[in-house]
Amino acid sequence: MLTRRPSDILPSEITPKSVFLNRREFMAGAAGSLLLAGEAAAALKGNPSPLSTKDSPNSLKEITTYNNYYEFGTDKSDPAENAGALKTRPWTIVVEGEAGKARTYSIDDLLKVAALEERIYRLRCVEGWSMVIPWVGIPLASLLKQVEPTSKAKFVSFETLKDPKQMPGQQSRVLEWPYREGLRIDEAMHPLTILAVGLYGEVLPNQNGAPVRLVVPWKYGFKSIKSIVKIRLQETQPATSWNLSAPNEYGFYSNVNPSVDHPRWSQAKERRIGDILKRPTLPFNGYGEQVAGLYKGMDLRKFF
Ligand SMILES: Nc1nc2c(c(=O)[nH]1)N[C@H]1C(S)=C(S)[C@@H](COP(=O)(O)O)O[C@H]1N2
Ligand SMILES: [Mo]
Repeated sequence: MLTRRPSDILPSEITPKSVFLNRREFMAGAAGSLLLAGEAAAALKGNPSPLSTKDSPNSLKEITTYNNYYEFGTDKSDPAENAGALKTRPWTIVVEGEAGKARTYSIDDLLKVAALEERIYRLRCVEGWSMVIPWVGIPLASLLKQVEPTSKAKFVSFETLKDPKQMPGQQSRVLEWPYREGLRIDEAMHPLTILAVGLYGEVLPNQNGAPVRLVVPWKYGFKSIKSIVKIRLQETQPATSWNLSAPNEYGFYSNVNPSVDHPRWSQAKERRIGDILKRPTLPFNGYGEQVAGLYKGMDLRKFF
């Protein structure tokens, strides 16, 4: 029999949403600013975005129990079991580097950068599965514009929290820590790229990268870095965790591409979690119309 520890059960499963948010905000209040429950609830309800896919979303249970988050273990079930204890408030994100107005944001500051939007996106993992997730977030471009990138800002690098006490997976050398990712500036500024702070209209569950994670829907899932503490505008292409660990398997671009195989398996098909049969994988994960232009003239076999 499968039993769940209390920390595995989402507060939203046992408590009405308003009470759940009230308690979350009350606990946050003990450490920082106290928000009214009503304000917090409204803050996470995103306006529906025209950029959403029409595919029907996976269930909250699927989205929160089948995860990749190596800081909390390498099995798909590990993050749901182990990430609950991560302290996500107070939390700050440094936005620095080639920026006229570099600054540090608290999560509450971040929620004020732009109106929240609900974006239903397909997420394609390099291991051959996919999910459809109703994120709540803000366009990354809104945040970057606020810090005023200089003309030298050609790339953006991202870092996850490094705290082996709270993130036991970091005590193993399975990856170089902290988890690192990067985008070219035009990819980072693209309207499809978001910083997610919630899903299904609620606070982001820890296993999905609370309190804030990147979502880049035309790239393999590992680009969508969780629990971000640092964003850096820079002139040179950043090092990324998966590229450092296996450069022949994971390139910098990592665009979903059914015609470029991973060295150990084909990327032509994927299994949507919950389905039995596989479906063909689409170039750029189905977002080609919006993003193919970013890569015009590039050999995507070389820049994989
Ligand atoms: N910090 C961090 N971010 C991460 C990962 C990770 O191990 N650590 N895994 C990545 C991978 S491989 C995938 S497929 C997605 C999974 O996101 P999800 O669990 O919310 O579906 O998170 C990405 N972000
Ligand atoms: Mo992944």
